[in-house]
Amino acid sequence: MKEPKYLVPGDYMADPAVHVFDGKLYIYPSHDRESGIPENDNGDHFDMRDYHVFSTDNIEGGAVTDHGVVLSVDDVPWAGRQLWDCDVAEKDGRYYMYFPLKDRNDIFRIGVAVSESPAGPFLPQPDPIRGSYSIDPAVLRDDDGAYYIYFGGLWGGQLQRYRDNKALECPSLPADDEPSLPARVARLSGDMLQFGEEPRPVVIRDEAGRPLTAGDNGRRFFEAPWMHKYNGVYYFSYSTGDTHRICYATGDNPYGPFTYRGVILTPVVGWTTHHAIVEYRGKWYLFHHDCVPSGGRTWLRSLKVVELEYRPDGSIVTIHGTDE
Ligand code: FUB
Repeated sequence: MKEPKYLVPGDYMADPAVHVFDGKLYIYPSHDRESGIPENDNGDHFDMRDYHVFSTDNIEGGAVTDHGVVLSVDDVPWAGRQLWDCDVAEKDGRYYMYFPLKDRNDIFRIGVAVSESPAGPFLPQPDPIRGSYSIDPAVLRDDDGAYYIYFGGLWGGQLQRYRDNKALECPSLPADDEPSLPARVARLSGDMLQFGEEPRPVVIRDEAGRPLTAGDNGRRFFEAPWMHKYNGVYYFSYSTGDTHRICYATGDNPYGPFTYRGVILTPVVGWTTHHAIVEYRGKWYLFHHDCVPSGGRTWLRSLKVVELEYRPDGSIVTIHGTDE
């Protein structure tokens, strides 16, 4: 499949997380809607209220099944507003959805909801993960059976409000020549419901081994972490936010440090860019979104998929987005 394909033409879906469960591809997107809230740097216009799940056993032309609403903001006891990008992991036949949501103090926390089926519905836990903050959880099940949760996002994602897992009195971004704010990673607890350890920084270094700086906004982490493995190598990919790229860095373990490798996806139409990378039936795919169908309305995004190619040295061939 060399040409990108829209997956859910009848609705606005974004921020895909994708996994293979029971031999099928399951897609867990954010569900965009027209809320009428004006656009701002805080992301208030992304006022999503529920999640749908989609599945297919033929990504190259087969039907994509919509399993309907699987979790709604009204189901979450601690909910304030804004259900942003989620992810789902399977352990021992149970499915755990990790979702960012603002609590009643307008602080993003990460909640967990549980299901017996990858297609939901998901039942939320009474409280968010203890010590959780910021947005965009993504879970890796490593080959040894350990689960790692990656998370974080700047600006509206509130990561600049924290250092060393503690809330700051005054949120701040580092100066341009200081190390950029990293995503975070933590091993999950055995019951999948809490962090199993204090979250650690996901450090990305340049070819010379120096951490990327905050001013290096063409390469530094902004939001949308995703982790996959290819030929035993850990690929940490992410959005650069205000430069609108999906970039990647590689390492030899789930915590890093990772070395910056390049651009996976150049800017798409719309401010945000967000993705998942998954192997299915021997091919690799990049799931992502853009705002072409909504005429560029940045809060109404549409889900897409395109094949991803690796070179023999493990580098990824750059895909050109719709903003070129
Ligand atoms: O969907 C809301 C936010 O937009 C996500 O959490 C970010 O990754 C960006 O795609």
